[in-house]
Amino acid sequence: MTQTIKSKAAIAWGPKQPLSIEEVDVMPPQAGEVRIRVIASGVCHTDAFTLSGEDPEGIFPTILGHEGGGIVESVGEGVTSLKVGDHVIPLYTPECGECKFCTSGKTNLCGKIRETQGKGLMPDGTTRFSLNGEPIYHYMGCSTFSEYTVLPEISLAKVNKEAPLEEVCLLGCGVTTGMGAVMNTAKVEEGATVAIFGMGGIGLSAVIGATMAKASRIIAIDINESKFELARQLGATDCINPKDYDKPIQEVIVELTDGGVDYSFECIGNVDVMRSALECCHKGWGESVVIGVAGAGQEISTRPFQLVTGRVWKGSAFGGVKGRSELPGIVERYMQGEFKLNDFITHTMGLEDINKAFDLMHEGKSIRTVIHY
Ligand code: NAD
Ligand code: AHE
Ligand code: ZN
Ligand code: ZN
Repeated sequence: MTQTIKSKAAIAWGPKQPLSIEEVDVMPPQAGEVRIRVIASGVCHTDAFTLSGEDPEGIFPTILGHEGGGIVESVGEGVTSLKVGDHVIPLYTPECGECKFCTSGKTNLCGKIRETQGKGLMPDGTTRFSLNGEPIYHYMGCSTFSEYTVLPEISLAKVNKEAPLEEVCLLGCGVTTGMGAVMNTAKVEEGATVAIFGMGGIGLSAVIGATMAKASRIIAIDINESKFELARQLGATDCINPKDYDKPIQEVIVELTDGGVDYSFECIGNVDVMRSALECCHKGWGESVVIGVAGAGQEISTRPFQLVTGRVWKGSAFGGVKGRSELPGIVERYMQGEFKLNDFITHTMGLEDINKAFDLMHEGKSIRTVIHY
């Protein structure tokens, strides 16, 4: 019989407050749920976005973190696909396999538990975390900034036990998102020209995806030039700082590419850059994919003529990847050496130092910090 256990966790008490390390209570998994021991978790810009107070779904107090890798510690009643000791990657985009989204064949956005997940709750409408008897909310259905966390069975991808969880945790968000947006959402083809805005973990992963797709030109755009060395190593053919130009960056790219790129990706979360990314696409066929997450109340705009004349504006969540059925295969591709992950891990640290990880991100000094437990 599993018991409530104590777990060191980083609690976000409210917007813009530093996370505080507390010992929380983690209830046993209920029916259809699984409790995991988190081994490692990356820190993604979306964690910082929610902590900033800009996320319309931000709810406090909460345990952030959604880019993790862990080991199953106990399973609730009726769980059949996972057992104690299995290695897993938490999924903020679950895969129930039954809902109209999962069965549509058109999207990876499972709808089964989205409503409760967006309210920081488990599917039964309660939380598994508490401190001094008061509930602490879940985050994106994952809450990986805790030694132990509870997820629905449908929110866990079982992966190869040989895969280092300290690295493949990055496939729980950033790397899968960037690579997947290129390969699944845009379906970039050999010889295509690509512009990628923002060279953080997501944009650099999109560079990897574009390199794997054999794009002929990969234009990396960032205002922090320290990101360009890795971008070039990963396959970027041109690195551009918009601050070096006195005209809009879309005009610069259109001139460089004889009318615009075939595909562009916004990996920042800035609505003005989203417009530039659309408008640097080629007339008649250029496609722009929004990956960045923008704050409450922000909207995108362009002249409708941009769309009338054949440009396409799309978005992508978790790279269009279906977590349970497709992520284990991506882990295998990593194990076969198709792409590297350790290039991205600029810092590692214990949970007690997690606020430093947010500082490093805001200072533009890290690509990914991985928290080890
Ligand atoms: P990051 O902070 O590591 O990287 C952002 C990069 O953008 C930095 O290199 C920064 O210098 C650059 N940048 C900032 N402003 C710029 C500007 N005006 N012009 C050019 N470059 C600029 O962030 P990340 O972890 O890579 O995440 C990027 C975005 O993707 C965030 O908005 C995050 O919330 C979002 N995201 C979305 C998904 C999804 O599924 N759609 C998944 C993960 C992350
Ligand atoms: N809660 C925000 C939106 C946040 C958002 O867009 N999240 C992305 C994943 S970011 C991962 O780093 C996502 O997958 N969205 C799809 C979904 O269903 O949440 C808001 O604006 O309300
Ligand atoms: Zn993320
Ligand atoms: Zn579903």
